[in-house]
Amino acid sequence: MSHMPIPLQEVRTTCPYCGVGCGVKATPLGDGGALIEGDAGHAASRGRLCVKGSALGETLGLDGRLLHPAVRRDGAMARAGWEEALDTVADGFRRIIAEHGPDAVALYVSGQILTEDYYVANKFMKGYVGSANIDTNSRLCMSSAVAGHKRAFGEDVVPGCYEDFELADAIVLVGSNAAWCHPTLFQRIVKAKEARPELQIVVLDPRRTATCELADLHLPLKPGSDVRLFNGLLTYLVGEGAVDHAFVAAHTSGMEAALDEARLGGDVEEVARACGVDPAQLRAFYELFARTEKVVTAFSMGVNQSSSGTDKVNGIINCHLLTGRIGRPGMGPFSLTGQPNAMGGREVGGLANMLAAHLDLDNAGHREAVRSFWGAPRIADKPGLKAVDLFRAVEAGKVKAVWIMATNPVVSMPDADQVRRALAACELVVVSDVVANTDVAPYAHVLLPALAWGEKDGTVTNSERCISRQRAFLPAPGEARADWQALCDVARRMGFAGFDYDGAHAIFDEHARLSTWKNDEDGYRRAFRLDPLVGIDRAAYDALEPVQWPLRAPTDGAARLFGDGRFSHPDGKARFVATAPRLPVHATGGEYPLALNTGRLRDQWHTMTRTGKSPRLAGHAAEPFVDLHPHDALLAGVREGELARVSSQWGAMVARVAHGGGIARGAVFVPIHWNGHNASDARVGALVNPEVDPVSGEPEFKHTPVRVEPFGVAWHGFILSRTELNLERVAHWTRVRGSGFLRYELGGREPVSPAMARALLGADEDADWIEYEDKSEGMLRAALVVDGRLEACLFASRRPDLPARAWLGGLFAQAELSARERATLLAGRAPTLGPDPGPTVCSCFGVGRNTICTAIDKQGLTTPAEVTACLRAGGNCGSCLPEIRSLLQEARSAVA
Ligand SMILES: Nc1nc2c(c(=O)[nH]1)N[C@H]1C(S)=C(S)[C@@H](COP(=O)(O)OP(=O)(O)OC[C@H]3O[C@@H](n4cnc5c(=O)[nH]c(N)nc54)[C@H](O)[C@@H]3O)O[C@H]1N2
Ligand SMILES: Nc1nc2c(c(=O)[nH]1)N[C@H]1C(S)=C(S)[C@@H](COP(=O)(O)OP(=O)(O)OC[C@H]3O[C@@H](n4cnc5c(=O)[nH]c(N)nc54)[C@H](O)[C@@H]3O)O[C@H]1N2
Ligand code: SF4
Ligand SMILES: [Mo]
Repeated sequence: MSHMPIPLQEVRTTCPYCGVGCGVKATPLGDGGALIEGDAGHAASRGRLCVKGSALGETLGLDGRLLHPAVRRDGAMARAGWEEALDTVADGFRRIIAEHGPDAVALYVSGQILTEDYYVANKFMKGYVGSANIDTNSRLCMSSAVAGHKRAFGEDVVPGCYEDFELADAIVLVGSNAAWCHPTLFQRIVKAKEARPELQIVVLDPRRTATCELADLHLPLKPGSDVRLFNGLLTYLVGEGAVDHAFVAAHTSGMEAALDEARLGGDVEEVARACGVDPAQLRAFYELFARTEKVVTAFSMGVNQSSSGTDKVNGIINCHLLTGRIGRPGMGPFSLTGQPNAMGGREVGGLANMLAAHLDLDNAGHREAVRSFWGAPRIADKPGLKAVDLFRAVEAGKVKAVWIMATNPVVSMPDADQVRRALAACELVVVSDVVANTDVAPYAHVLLPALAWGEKDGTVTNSERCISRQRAFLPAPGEARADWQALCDVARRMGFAGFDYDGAHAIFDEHARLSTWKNDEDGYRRAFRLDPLVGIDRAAYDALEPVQWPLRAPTDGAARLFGDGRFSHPDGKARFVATAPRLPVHATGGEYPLALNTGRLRDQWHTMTRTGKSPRLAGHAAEPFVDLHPHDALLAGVREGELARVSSQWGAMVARVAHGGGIARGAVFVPIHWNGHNASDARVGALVNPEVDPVSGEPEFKHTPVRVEPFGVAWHGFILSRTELNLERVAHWTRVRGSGFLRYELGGREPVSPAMARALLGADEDADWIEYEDKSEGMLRAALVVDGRLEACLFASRRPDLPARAWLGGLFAQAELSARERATLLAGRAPTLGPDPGPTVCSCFGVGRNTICTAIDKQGLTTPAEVTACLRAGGNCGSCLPEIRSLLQEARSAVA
C-alpha cells in the first residue's frame, strides 16, 4: 500500500481516551512526534485537555508497536505477510463455520475502535456470518446504561448535553470519579461552581474520591445500595409534592408500579440505615433534589458495573421522569461514557443483543430491514453471547474461533484467569492491536497490526452524542492497516459481497444511510438519524466539523432530546421501571470479609499499553496499591508501605498497602491498570467477581469478596535500569517508565547478595560496578556504569525505607556521571542536599507533593490559585486541582 506524505501542518482531531471527546490540535514534528494542544474550536472541550490528553505526544513513538502481521507456525509466532495472515483468518473462520455453524465463531471488539471499524465488524458478523456473536468491552462498561435507556426511553439515548452541567443548579454524581475520569468536563463544573457558588454538588460513592473535594455533600453509601437510595428519593418526592403530574400523565406509564415497589423501602430513616449513610445527610440530599428544578444526575461505573446496574440506571431515570426534569436545559439523567467511541459502537449496534442503527435484534421486521439494506445473504436471528458467557463458551469449546480487536480481555475481564484458560484452549485466536506485547498476544494464532491514534481516520461519538473526526497526522508505520480494512479483507476472502469501500468516508456514508432507512415509518422510528450526512464524499468527510445527532435539518444537531415529552417507545411514552433493590449476590464474610472495589487512577488509561509509554504520567502512581482502612489493615496484619496479597475465590494478586483515607471499613480499593507485562502479579481482573447484571450482562466489577494478608518478603527494593530486565527470581516486581529508564519496585524472598544484584542487572566480571553492603542492616546498594554512564542501579533493604527515586532517575539523563555523583550515587541523593519533591501531584509541571506542602506551610498559601501562582502546579490542565485542594484542606486541619 502506498501512503501520501502527510504535510507538517496542524491537524484537528479528537482525543483517543475518555468519552468526553476533547478536540486536539496535532502538529507533526517530522520525527514521528507531534506537538499536542487543545482545540479551542471544539465545543466539547473548548481548548481544554487533561493530563492524559496533554501527554499524547509522549505516546506516539514506535517502540513496542506491532508493525507486521504474524502467524503461529509450529507453536511459535513468526512474521508473515498480510496475504498469509488474512488467508489464515478467512480459512479458519470458513472451515469452523462449515463444520460447526456460524455460532462457533465470534468477534470481541472495543469502544476504542472507530465507528467505521465497528460498523464493518457488526455487518460482517450479523449480516454475513449470520451470528450475533459479536460483543465488545462496552459490555463491561456501558451495557447497563444501554439497557436502562432502552427500558425507559425505548431507545439508547442520552437526553442531555455538557452545557447542562453549567446550567444546572444541582449536579448529582453517582458512582463517578469525574475529577479523574472525565477531567475536562469536571473542570467545566469547577468553573461553573466558581462563578455560582450556590451550584450544589452531591457525590454518591462509597469511597471518598478526588471528585468529593468539590462536593457540598458526599454520601458514602454502602456498595451496591444505590437502587434502595433512589427508590427512597422517588417516595420522598411524592411525599413532598414534587411530582409533575401533567408530564407523568401525558408522557409516561408505569409510575404506580414503580412507586409501589419504592415504598417497600420505607422512610428516610430506614433507607439511610439500609444504605449506611447519615439520615440527616440523606434527607439533605432528598430535600435538595426535591426543591431544585434544574438538576443533572450524572452516573458512571459505580452505577453500571453492578449486578443491579440496569436497575440503578432506571432508579435514577424514574426520579427524573416523576419530576418531568428531562430534555430541558440544565436537567436530566446523564450517562457519562467511558471510552472515546462507546457511543459510536452503540449507534452501529456493536453489542451482541443489538442491531445496527438503533434497530432491534429481537424484532423480525427490523432484522429484515437491516438484511435487505445490506443485501446480506442472512441475518442473525437471536442475540449472541455476552462477554462473560462468550469466554465461557470459548473455554467449553463451543466457540472455536475468536477475533479480538482493541481490547485486552486477559486483563480487563472479570475472572481474568478464566479468559487465559479459554484462549489457551481456543482453536483460532486472532488479535488486532497496535502494541506487540499485550497480555492477549501470547494466545494469538494470528496477530494483525492496526493503525493507532494519529494514523487512523474515522469518527467517534462522545457522551453528548457529538460525532467528531479522528484524523491521521502521521504516516502509517510498518505494515499497519486500519481495522476496517483488515475486516473487509477477510470478508472478501470469505466470499462476502458488500465490503468494497474506497475509504472510511464510504463506510460512514452507508452508516448514515442506514440511520435513515425506513426511519419515517411506524414501527421503525428512532431518534438516531444522520440525514444530512447521507452521500458525504471524501472531501466533506475530511472537513466534517463536530456535530451532534439527531440530525434532520441540513445544519444543526439537537443538543437535547425528549424535552417535548415524545419518547421512542411505540406509544411515544417513557416507562417507569419498578426496581427492587438487590445487594451484590456474593456477600462478604467468612473467608472473604472485605469488599473489593476497583477503578481508575488519574494518569493511567486501562491496561497501560499507551499511557504506560509516558514518563510524565508514571510519576503520579508508580505501583499498584491496595487502599484500605487502617483498622482493617490491623486486623489483616498488614502495614502501610509493605506488600499484601489480595485474594478472592477466583484469583489473587500482590499490591502495596496504602491508607488513602477515603475507604470505609469493610472495603478495599485496587486500581485496574497493571497488567501481566508490567508486574509479576498485579492483574486485579484475576480476582474479580464474574457475576453479571441479569438484564445487561455487565459484570460486578465494584464488588468482589476478598481477603487481605501479608505478602512476606525478606527485602524491599527498587531497580532503575535503561533496559528491560528479567526478574523471574524476584518474588514480586512492578514496572513503570521513567525518563530514560525503567523503574522496578521489588519485594524479594531469596536473600539479596552482591552476586544476585550482578545477575539481576546483567553485570559481568569486569563491569564497572559500584557496591555497598551492610549485612547487619540487611542493606545492599549497587550500580552498573557503562562508558561512564549510569546503566542501572539497585537499592535493597530489609525495611521499605529506601531513598526517593527522583534524584537517581535524573542521573539517567546524563551522558556521564561526574566524580562526585559517582561517589554519592549509593547514598541515593544529591551531593548538595536538596529536598525530595515527593510523589508527583502536578504531572504537567512535575511538581511533587512535598514541594506543595512545604510551600503551603512556609508561604501560608490558602487557595489552589495561590499554589498555582507560586509553583505553577495546577496551572495547565487542572487535573491535579482536587489533590491540591485536599492538601490545602489537610494543612488547615493540621493547623486546627
Ligand atoms: N484516568 C482515566 N480516565 C478514564 C479511564 C481510565 O482508564 N483512566 N477510563 C475511561 C473509561 S472506559 C470509563 S468506563 C470511565 C469510568 O469512570 P468512573 O466511573 O468515574 O471511574 P471508576 O474509577 O471506574 O469508578 C467510579 C466510582 O464508582 C464508585 N463505586 C463503587 N461501587 C459503587 C456503588 O455501589 N455505588 C456507587 N454510587 N458508586 C460506587 C467507585 O468507588 C469509584 O470511585 O473512565 C474513563 N476515563
Ligand atoms: N476490575 C475492573 N476491570 C475493568 C473495569 C473496572 O472498573 N474494574 N472497567 C472495565 C471497562 S469500563 C473497560 S472500558 C475495560 C477496558 O479494558 P480494555 O479494553 O481491555 O483496555 P485497554 O487497555 O484500553 O485495551 C485497548 C487495547 O487496544 C489497543 N488499541 C488501541 N487503539 C487501537 C486501534 O485503533 N486498533 C486496535 N486494533 N487496537 C488498538 C491498545 O493497545 C490496547 O491493547 O476494562 C474493564 N475492566
Ligand atoms: S478529558 Fe482528557 S482523556 Fe478525556 S477526552 Fe479530554 S483530554 Fe482526552
Ligand atoms: Mo469503560
